[in-house]
Amino acid sequence: MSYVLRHAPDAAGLTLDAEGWVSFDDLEKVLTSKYGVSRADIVEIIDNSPKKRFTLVDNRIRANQGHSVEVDLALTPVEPPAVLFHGTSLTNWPSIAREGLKKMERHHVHLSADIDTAKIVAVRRKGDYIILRVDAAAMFSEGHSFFVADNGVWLAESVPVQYLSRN
Ligand code: HQG
Repeated sequence: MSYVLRHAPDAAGLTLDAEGWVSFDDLEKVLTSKYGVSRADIVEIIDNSPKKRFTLVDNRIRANQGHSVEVDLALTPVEPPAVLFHGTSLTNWPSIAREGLKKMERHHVHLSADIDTAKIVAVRRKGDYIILRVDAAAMFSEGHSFFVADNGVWLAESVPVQYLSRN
């Protein structure tokens, strides 16, 4: 579902609308024919997967964040908590310390309000990890926008290096 709804709707013969939504019936048809899953299985994933990656409303579904295809999630900028966190590989640190956090292949830099979530993100990568602390209060007061996805992931265009420190 992440692959199709974030990265490759074409691979499933689907087209996302401008805000990333697709008909749930159409997605169900694809998943049922390809993987034999039922509508109930799909609803179970939407409702109970811990990361709450998807939102289903009015028979339309979209990924809450993490896209690489062009979509405008139409999120409203909001004031962030004073501090946000980002977990990453230690090997990325020299580059991040030079150029700050960049969104890379995604539409935003992904941040979390708690260290535990940042750790979960960081340990997806092999090797040692670091947790970075983002001075979100300073960023916000200096005009940077923040968004929060429907699953609580915090999003920013970038995090310039002056707002970063090793936790
Ligand atoms: C790093 C998963 C060098 C950045 C997770 C990260 C998250 C830099 C990687 C969500 C850099 C990008 C997002 C720079 C950033 N130099 N490295 N200047 N700037 N990076 O996957 O935050 O399972 O796009 O630190 O749980 O790891 O998909 O971002 O290591 O919530 O739902 O470049 O993806 O969620 O990697 O993960 P990603 P991320 P899902």
